[in-house]
Amino acid sequence: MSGNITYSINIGTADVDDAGTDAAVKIQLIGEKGKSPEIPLDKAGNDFERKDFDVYKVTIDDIGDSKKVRVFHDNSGIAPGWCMGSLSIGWRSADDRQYQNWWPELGWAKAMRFAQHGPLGETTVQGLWLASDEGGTDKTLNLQTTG
Ligand SMILES: [Ca+2]
Ligand SMILES: [Ca+2]
Repeated sequence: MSGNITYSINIGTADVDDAGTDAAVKIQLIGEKGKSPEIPLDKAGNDFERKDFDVYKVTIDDIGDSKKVRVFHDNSGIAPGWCMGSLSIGWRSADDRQYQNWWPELGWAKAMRFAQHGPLGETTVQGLWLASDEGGTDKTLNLQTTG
């Protein structure tokens, strides 16, 4: 019997211009024993705004240790491009009751910084763009526990 596991999905949005999104964001966890459904990440209030840290609790069938995470959105809303600044996935495994916390390497993303009177220029931030002009709105990332 596999049972259900509750995952904590912890997502930061980067602190640069246009980082936020109002698109419908979904996540899919890919584990050693299977895949989760595509899970909408939506809670009360405005999700995924610049500099926000959003936490979602999702309960799904046990898929074993999570190996990959797919994050994607529907590109809806104004300026839907989203710069995800951090992502971690925590859960308590069904068998050993140990708490695990895994995350993907997001790398560095190009971004613009703006001052009150105009652009300051291009910069790089830790994160990953999910944007149609930055390699797409659907990305699958390998999860790891260290590094
Ligand atoms: Ca945006
Ligand atoms: Ca939003």
